[in-house]
Amino acid sequence: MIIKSAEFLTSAVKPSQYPEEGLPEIAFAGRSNVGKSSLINLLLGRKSLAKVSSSPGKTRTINFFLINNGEFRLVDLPGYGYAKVSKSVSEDWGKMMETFLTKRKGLIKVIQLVDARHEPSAQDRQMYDFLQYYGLDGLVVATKADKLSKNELSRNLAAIRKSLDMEKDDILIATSSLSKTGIQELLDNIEKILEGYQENLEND
Ligand SMILES: Nc1nc2c(ncn2[C@@H]2O[C@H](COP(=O)(O)OP(=O)(O)OP(=O)(O)O)[C@@H](O)[C@H]2O)c(=O)[nH]1
Ligand SMILES: [Mg+2]
Repeated sequence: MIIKSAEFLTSAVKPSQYPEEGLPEIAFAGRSNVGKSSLINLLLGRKSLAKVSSSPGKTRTINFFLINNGEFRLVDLPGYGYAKVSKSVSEDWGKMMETFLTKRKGLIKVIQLVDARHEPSAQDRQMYDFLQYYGLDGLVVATKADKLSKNELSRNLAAIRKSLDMEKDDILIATSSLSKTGIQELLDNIEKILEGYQENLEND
């Protein structure tokens, strides 16, 4: 997969603000601060198209990016598990996410990000179960691999697979936005997802 162009489309908190349906969309979900926005910037080869911050909770809206002049969209989702938000903000977050994840017709895959250093949290597992239920699962990224030795990383990858109860064919990719590990592999998998979607369209 080659990213020839990428542009920010819009930020949304409710469906009336989403871009029109009609293109396949691949979204990035995961705990706040896990590295969703950083990874999107790296994939797109753009330093700060998606806003990044060292303080958790940077992304508060659903952000849509148009790739290759309308080939597909990438979607940066706000993170969960950010402790400092009030109950009402976290309820709004839940509704906003659930609406997008369950109602969006163009959404064909959600890439779930977990921190390579830690066991997935209860919320990580909950999110993955949710994605499984809606058939959006199957591609997980373990971020911040640069912070681990090779041995630690392979041990943790096995633990992540087990903890999320991933199937044998499900894909787990270790990435680093610093050393750019795993980026090509992730792009290749995004290409496969889009090809699978196109084939389904043609067979319908
Ligand atoms: N060492 C290291 N740091 C990273 C990596 N990816 C992201 N970070 C850092 O982690 C912090 C959070 O990154 P973001 O990309 O903003 O995380 P996010 O998941 O979008 O966070 P929210 O928008 O709050 O949901 C920033 O300080 C990044 O520089 C990585 O691969 N390695
Ligand atoms: Mg973000």
